Amino acid sequence: MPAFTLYGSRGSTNTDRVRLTLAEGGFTDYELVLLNLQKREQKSEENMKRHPWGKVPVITFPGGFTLYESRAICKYLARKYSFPLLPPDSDVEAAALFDQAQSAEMLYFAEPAGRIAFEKFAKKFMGLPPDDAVVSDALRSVEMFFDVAERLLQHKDYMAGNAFTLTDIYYTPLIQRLFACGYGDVILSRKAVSAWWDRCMNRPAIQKILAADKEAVAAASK
Ligand SMILES: N[C@@H](CCC(=O)N[C@@H](CS)C(=O)NCC(=O)O)C(=O)O
Repeated sequence: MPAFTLYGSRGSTNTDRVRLTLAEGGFTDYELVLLNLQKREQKSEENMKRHPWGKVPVITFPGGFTLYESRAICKYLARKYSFPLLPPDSDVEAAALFDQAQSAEMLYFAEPAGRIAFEKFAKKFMGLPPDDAVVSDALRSVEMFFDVAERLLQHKDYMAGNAFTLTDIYYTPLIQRLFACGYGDVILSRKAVSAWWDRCMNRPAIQKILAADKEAVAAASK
């Protein structure tokens, strides 16, 4: 029996955050159950018991322990299985800098980047047109975010310091979505940000997941 089940969905950036964490930790002993968001399977009675807001991802353990919210899941898994993706608890300053980087990612980056992903990507599957005003407002916020990141990354290799951590993983799915929507230039036009992104993308575990996803998309479109 696998250690736990991850309920997610294909193309879900929040699910991919968890998958990337597991890949970086070299952990494969889990079952991935994909829900179809278009069919609203996330709102089924069963999933509403797992996730009170009816979303993915969620993890459930055979003993009943259940957890939702992608970043909480990533952090829990990294702690439980000792993935080297968090500063040691004994280093109080490094742990605080990690929390600071995590908040910056969630509030200053993921919020506007998520709006772009919703308008330009998710709405396509709903047959709805993007709201261009929302996109340009969110894009301005993302640009401003990376202007600051560009300055910060002159002095450190990764978002929470000089070591690769979960925070860098947290960015990955939404930045990939920005590239897919034609906004890769927000990364590529900034030297330090672009070098950081290369460092993240060149990690073997991340490469492996991206290659597998590309293959899955190609197979599904045949
Ligand atoms: N803050 C949550 C966001 C979860 C979320 O919005 N998931 C999306 C998929 S990426 C979802 O389930 N959307 C379907 C819905 O809201 O009905 C997390 O980090 O896990």
